[in-house]
Amino acid sequence: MGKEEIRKEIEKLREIIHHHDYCYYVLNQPEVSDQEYDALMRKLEELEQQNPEFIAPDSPTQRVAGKPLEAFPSFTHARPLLSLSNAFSDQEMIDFDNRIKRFLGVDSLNYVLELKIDGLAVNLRYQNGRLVNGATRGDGVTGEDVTSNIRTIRSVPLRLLGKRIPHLLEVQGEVFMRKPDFERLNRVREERGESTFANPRNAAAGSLRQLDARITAERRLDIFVYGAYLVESDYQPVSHWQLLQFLKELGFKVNPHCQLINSIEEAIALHREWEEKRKDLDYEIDGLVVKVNSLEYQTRLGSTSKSPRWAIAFKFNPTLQISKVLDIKVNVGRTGALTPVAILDPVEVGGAVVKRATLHNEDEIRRKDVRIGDWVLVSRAGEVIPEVVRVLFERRTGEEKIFQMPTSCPVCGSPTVREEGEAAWRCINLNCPAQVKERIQHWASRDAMDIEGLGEKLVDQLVDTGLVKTIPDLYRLEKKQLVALERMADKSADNLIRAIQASKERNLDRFIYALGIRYVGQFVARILAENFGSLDRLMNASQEELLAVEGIGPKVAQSIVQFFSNRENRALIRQVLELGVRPKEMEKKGKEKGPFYGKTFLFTGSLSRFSRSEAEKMVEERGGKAVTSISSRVDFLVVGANPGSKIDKAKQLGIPILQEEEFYRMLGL
Ligand code: D41
Repeated sequence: MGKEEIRKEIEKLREIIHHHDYCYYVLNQPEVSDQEYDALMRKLEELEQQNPEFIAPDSPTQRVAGKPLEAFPSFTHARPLLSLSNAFSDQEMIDFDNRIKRFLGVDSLNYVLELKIDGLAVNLRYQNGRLVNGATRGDGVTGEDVTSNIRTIRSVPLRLLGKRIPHLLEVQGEVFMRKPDFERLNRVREERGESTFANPRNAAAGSLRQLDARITAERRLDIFVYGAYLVESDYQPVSHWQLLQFLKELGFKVNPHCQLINSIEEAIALHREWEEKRKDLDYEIDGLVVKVNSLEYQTRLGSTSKSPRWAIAFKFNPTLQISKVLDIKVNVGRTGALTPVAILDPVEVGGAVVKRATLHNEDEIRRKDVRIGDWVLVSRAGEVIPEVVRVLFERRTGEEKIFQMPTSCPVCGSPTVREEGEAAWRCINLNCPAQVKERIQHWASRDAMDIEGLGEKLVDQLVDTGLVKTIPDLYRLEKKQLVALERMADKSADNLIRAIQASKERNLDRFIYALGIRYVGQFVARILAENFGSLDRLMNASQEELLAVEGIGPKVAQSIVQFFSNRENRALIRQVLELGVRPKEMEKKGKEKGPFYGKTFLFTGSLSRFSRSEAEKMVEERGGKAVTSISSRVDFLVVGANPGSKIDKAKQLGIPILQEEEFYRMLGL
């Protein structure tokens, strides 16, 4: 055989083996026996060994290759990988649904429901259809480059399949270990006298972070993918569901239990079902994930710095542990509210060590009758603050001490009060250092004015040394004052001054959020910024004007009016503006920015539920454009019954084709 023929032979073998890998590891439907597969693999290995110039990283022989690494290089993600916000109750899901519908101005929504795989999040990068990188999520910005370990996972395609391969693709998924593999691994480790893994997730993480890829290969990891950025791709799906179908078409393993649903009630019902059925799966899940289906809506909803607003993890009941209340202390928050906190004998709950748990407020302590010295059940779920669920009364000895809320602030000593109808005791001293610290931290936080480097420790230092007493003081700081602080290097001082300067130019919604007005979270802040356009207009808005805004209820409106009628608050705003803070005004939301803004639709065939002109009107009402002839400028072709030749032309031009039902779903119908 000549070299060219050998190259072709090698290529053919690779194609065949990739195909069998896909059938076996992704589809779970092998087409050949293990012997036949092994023979193909041996043949390929032999040819590659004799002709090493043809070895390529995407060859199936290269799943396990190379020497152990010294350490994993770090990998900065092209775009930060967001995390999921959590819900633990039906009500939180209903709130999520209402919030989104209100924001979008629709009465119904389609969601995709996914199982929440309890594994390790990773990002896979494909260039021209080849896997070029695999990295752990890490903190979302930077992870570890674990490419050689990722390659050992048989269900990760080294090459993509199909006819619509994107030039550049980033796929997110969850690497996990199946329960039987986990048990087998632990049995072997125990026999060898090695330490065992606490759960399959830790085992998966430990295996993926093995410097020797041969060890990873033995661990039988698997993957389900749940998201992607089609960075350079001719095909662009319009819904999350289409994206998942596309990922399947490219050869990825998508969890088979994903489903399209039409209401949050369905998600709640399925959550109940899966809470039972999860034990029958051979991998662990810790909840469901609910995602808004329409990508257009996803874009409109956007994200906070941490997580998208269009998705939520609906967690299963949290893990419980027993611990002892060693003491009860009191925290002072931004609004002066005193929060009692149980100091616990440290216990591990759901994979994290818990030392404190919130007791919420005085009434909660009374209702649960928590006393110092009690044995209690502690729950922790995901990122939320651990909580005392109940007291184990049967363990009481009589030595336990009843806790009283303090009558003076534990930080500044001012008297505390509990107003009628309020659950919280408050420190009424607006200049209480604890409150000042919390307000400044909130102002500087990532989702507010985003002053990089100004974290909890530094705020403590600035307030404790008296350099900063109010938010405006931040903008009066000088470098020479900073370098005089302990542990403050010249360069850090420069960086901080620069970060403070940079924060002067934030958008109005961040500024509003940073003010820390009660009931005004990021979402409401954005609604306010978009509807009032300028700070001035918002500050002078009446209760009625506020109530007229979609998404603003009476409680919120009252709180806003109260905030801006307070002289000290107005003085604070005046001062920061005088010091050069210029919140950027935001475009008023108008009709032209509907969900279909910038998109062009074309119809062919007859629709079952609407006339052509009705459908066109609906597109235009949502900010889109409807045209009557096909061209490359068309974004979607909507196909009804008995379509014409437009459909063939659209295929030629690579224009996404929407079935009638998909179109209705985009409309939220
Ligand atoms: O199964 C999962 N663990 C899962 C994780 C999932 N089904 N969907 C997810 N979707 C996202 C967004 C919406 C942010 C793309 C996720 C995660 N994120 C995620 N997992 C770990 C961090 C983020």
